[in-house]
Amino acid sequence: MSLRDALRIPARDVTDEAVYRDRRRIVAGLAASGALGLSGCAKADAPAAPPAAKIDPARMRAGFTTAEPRTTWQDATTYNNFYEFGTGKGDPSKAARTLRTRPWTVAVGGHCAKPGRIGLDDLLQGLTPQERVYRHRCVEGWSMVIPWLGVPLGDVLKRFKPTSKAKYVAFTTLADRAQMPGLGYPALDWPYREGLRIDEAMHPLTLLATGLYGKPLPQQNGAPLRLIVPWKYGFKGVKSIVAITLVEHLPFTSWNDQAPDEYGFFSNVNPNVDHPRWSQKTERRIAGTGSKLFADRIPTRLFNGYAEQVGSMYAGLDLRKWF
Ligand SMILES: Nc1nc2c(c(=O)[nH]1)N[C@H]1C(S)=C(S)[C@@H](COP(=O)(O)O)O[C@H]1N2
Ligand SMILES: [Mo]
Repeated sequence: MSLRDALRIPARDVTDEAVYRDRRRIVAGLAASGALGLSGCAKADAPAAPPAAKIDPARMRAGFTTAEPRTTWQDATTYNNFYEFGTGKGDPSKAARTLRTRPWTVAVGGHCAKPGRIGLDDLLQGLTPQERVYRHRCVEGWSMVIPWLGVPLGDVLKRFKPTSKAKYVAFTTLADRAQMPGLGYPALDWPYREGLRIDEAMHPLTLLATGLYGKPLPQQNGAPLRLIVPWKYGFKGVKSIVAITLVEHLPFTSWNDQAPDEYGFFSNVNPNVDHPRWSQKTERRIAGTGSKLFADRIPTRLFNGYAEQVGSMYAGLDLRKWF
């Protein structure tokens, strides 16, 4: 049985943890039996960006907000994915109370002229948080509309003066067992890591979020600092960031490493590229917890509806191969 076949387990609902755990077991079993030719072979870098296209500023700004109904604070803060605090949707809002978000330092390094470990206030000094109302689409098939507060990641990165060798940006979440009970389980190869190509990182839509609904970010949403990339699946939005590293080669990214056939490096929202175990054509907009957790399914849009703002970064890219 190939890894791909092993991972293709029928899922009643894609968020089902049992399915996920099963998959871990099967993969572990295969690894033990030597069936997986998993070696430490280096991954090829993702295709470089085509020359930057000029996007009309008014059209760019049109992506900064949406008139769609907002997900309630209650739903956005009690239906979460933050595996460091458990794999159930309701776990993080309870368990993440142990996360201390002050003082907080971020190590910025790699290919830049001014690396350093810097306190959160200094990192954001002089940058005014902006409100961005973005669609938020999880690869599992649910979505929300969230008013984030944050600063463009590009404005922060510029301060460290990236060099021409900085082709990607790598992000790392805190991994402290004393504060994060979920780290006791090998759900992922901790710490949680994610990455972007440099042009994606510098894109005006890409946000370092510090707040939600005009309030500081709750712990379960990734306080005090998390990434938001609205045209990508939610798992790219790494939470509680402690390191940002400018790197030359494709960085390790947690979900892509865990199941490369299921979670691409780019992971741009795309209704035409199904997940191996479920369709991505539609999504459930979260609306009301409890008995009425999900509203009707709505169509999923290419680049989560931000094609006009981000599409040119992927011109010429085979979106099936480089999903
Ligand atoms: N460190 C860390 N970051 C993470 C996750 C996680 O488990 N750990 N889950 C990701 C996933 S799958 C999604 S959909 C979003 C969920 O963000 P939210 O809970 O604020 O909606 O966070 C992403 N960032
Ligand atoms: Mo997700």
